[in-house]
Amino acid sequence: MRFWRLIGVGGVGVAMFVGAAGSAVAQEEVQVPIENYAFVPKELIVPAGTTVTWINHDVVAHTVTADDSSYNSDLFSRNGTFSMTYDVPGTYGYFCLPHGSPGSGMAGTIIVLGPDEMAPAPSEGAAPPTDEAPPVEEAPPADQPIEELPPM
Ligand SMILES: [Cu+2]
Repeated sequence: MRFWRLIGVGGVGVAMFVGAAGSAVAQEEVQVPIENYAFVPKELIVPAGTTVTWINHDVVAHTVTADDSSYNSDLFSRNGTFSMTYDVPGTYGYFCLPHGSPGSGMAGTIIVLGPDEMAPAPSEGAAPPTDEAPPVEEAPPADQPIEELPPM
């Protein structure tokens, strides 16, 4: 009994730590290198409000062009960059004009998630700890029913 209560307290502590780390992961700038005629990674998931910056590491020029033509970087050469900020959750396909087309060849996808979608929302975190057990290492023996004693 006492053993399990201590385990429960430890679990809450771990869950709180993970939650804090998760919120720190949310970043506002992400870089997508262009290497060997490919966007790396091909599919990127970011929280809304993130600025994505592509950096061309190839010797040839590329573009970052939206599938729906809402934006187009024009050709940018080696070490050139292009940035886009994604404020609205959704899935945004893009491609390189000379080397790809929407969804094929040199193409990529930015998936923008809203705040609700980004939250990991673990079941343990949703339920607040109602048992405020103090971190006692040795519980008073008066609490414990004596179960080990065989009936005389
Ligand atoms: Cu290209």
